[in-house]
Amino acid sequence: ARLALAEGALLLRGHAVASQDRLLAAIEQVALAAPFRNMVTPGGRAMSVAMTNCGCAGWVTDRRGYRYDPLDPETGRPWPEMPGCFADLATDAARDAGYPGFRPDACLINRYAPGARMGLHQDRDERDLAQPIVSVSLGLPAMFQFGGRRRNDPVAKYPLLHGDVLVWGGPSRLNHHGILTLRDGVHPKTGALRLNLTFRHAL
Ligand code: MD3
Ligand code: FE
Repeated sequence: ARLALAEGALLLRGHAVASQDRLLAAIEQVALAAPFRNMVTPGGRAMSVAMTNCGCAGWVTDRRGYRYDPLDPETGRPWPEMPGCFADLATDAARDAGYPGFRPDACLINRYAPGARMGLHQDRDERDLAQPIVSVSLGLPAMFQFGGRRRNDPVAKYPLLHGDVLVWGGPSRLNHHGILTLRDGVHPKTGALRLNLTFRHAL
């Protein structure tokens, strides 16, 4: 099933279920080389969401700010290569949503334990904002907040479920969004976790 959340924003319910086992195994492999960590915001607070990356560049934050870095600051090594099943899924979903030829060079992996949240924000650290973003939800359900271009625009809420894929482009690319505090629960594939893959063309 597909649902248009806004102009340019498409929710593909369950689109990643078919590749769940490959995706979860690939996340484990990435995390062996680049462990999940709670990064610090420029304001000095540790994020409740644990993160790692794969691909040519990774999204990082520290006291100096937000940026894309070709090296993992924790290990000094390049981020792990983007697994083939990641790139295929992102390219596929983007094509379905009307963005043919999307080739992500960065994948941020967000790991939520119960109690973790991501406040309302915009994604604007990428060089070319005409490129869409593809996001994949796995594991525990989360409540997604989706606002407008301005911080004070009204916010809608949608549950994001295991296997859901979202594609954001065009007019919705700069919309505010966030994830409400994850509730307790257990998922057969991930245990007490939600995992989110966010694919971007960053460089
Ligand atoms: C709407 N992650 O990593 S994915 C992020 O589920 C992020 O972990 C959330 O926001 C998560 O930056 C939400 C959904 C999402 C991703 C990118 C967007 C929604 C978006 C970009 C523009 C508008
Ligand atoms: Fe975001």
